Amino acid sequence: MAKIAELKAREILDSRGIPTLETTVTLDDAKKATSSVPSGTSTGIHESVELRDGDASRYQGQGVLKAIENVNTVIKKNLLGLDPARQTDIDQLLVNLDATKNKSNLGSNAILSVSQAVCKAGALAFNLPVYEYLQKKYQLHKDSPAIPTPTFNVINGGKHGAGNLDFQEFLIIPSTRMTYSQALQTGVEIYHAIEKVLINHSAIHSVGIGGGFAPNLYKNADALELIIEAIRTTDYKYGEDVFLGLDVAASHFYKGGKYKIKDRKEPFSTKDFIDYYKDLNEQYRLYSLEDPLYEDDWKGWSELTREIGANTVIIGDDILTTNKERTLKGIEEKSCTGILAKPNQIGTISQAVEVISIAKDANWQIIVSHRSGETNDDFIADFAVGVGAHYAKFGAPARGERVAKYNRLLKIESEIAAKTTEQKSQSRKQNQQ
Ligand code: 2PG
Ligand code: MG
Repeated sequence: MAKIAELKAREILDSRGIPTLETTVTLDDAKKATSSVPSGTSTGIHESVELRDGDASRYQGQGVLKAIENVNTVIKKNLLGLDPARQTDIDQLLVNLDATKNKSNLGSNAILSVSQAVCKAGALAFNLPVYEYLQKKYQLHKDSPAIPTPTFNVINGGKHGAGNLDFQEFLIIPSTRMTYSQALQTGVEIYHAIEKVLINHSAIHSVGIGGGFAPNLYKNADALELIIEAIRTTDYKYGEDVFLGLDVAASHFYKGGKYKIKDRKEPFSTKDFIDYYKDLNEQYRLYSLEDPLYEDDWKGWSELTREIGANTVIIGDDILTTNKERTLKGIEEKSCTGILAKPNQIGTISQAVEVISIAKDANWQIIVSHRSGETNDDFIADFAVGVGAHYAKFGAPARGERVAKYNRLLKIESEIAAKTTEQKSQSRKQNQQ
């Protein structure tokens, strides 16, 4: 088997203009795999920790030269000569080298850049596309690979928007009955319809960090009305062809035990906020609801899931942070019915795979997600297919770093279709013989 002959990280920029790492693994047969890591803006407090230089004279302290140094020295020294296909062992080695609970020593950004590049190198060594390599290695789904249903973030608020909305993401979710390319076309056409509606209302139609529009509106719920108005201008039927979802990212407006949003003058208590969601759900039949409550309010989450979890996917992002212990607790306490899986929250590929496997065993929905700070690396698209995710959340169907992922899924879709056709014709030939 091929061995790791060289490991090199360098500093590049993410889509927000903030430094991140790009790491290249070179194998002893000269094959090279390069991967870069994303970064969050509305990060959960329980995420593993990115190492930033804190040197105010460079990139306002956001440089990643220390993390790069860690890859190019201590991590490199320990990885040279190893078989890249030993992903789980290599990830464990990285965890041991770091020797902290939250990866704050070497940096989760340094560690993930290596873990991802090793994964790509392993796939290269087997001459397999990354999604197929991951599927074969971890066997998280037995059937032939399928493309997850895309969920599109079309309006941005909170920490992602430039407008005045409190909720972070207003999403449209095409019906799971559609093929991936039909779902993508649906998302794109409605995205453009929303732009037209915003222009007709003389509202701001510039975009936020994830590529969704970032208007100023009176209430958060107005954004849902606006999306429905836009859907009605298309041939798609709301509630049949396409549904609505929210990533509230509620921890970011949770203060002093209360939730303050522009829809009501007085802040909401947890109980009031749950009632608010029940009303909202009756009105809009929300398909999914991510981070509706504070990231440590386990009791509130269980109550909300009990109330509306039968028909709405309650997705844990900041509460779970792709962390094994927190996910096990969420399953035990019935806090959610779905997990937003982001490898960079935990810091290695095999740890993220383990968490997804645990969540799958609990019959949760798996949503593999980008971060708000992205690069043009499309690894996460292969990862989503490879682990058999039900849904993918890669932002709006616009902006280069987002469409890189959606376009990669298009390519995987056509590869899978070609393979299926070939298999069918082979078995027909065998039957005829
Ligand atoms: C989220 C993510 C991705 P961020 O909250 O789901 O949209 O945002 O990367 O800023 O944490
Ligand atoms: Mg989120």
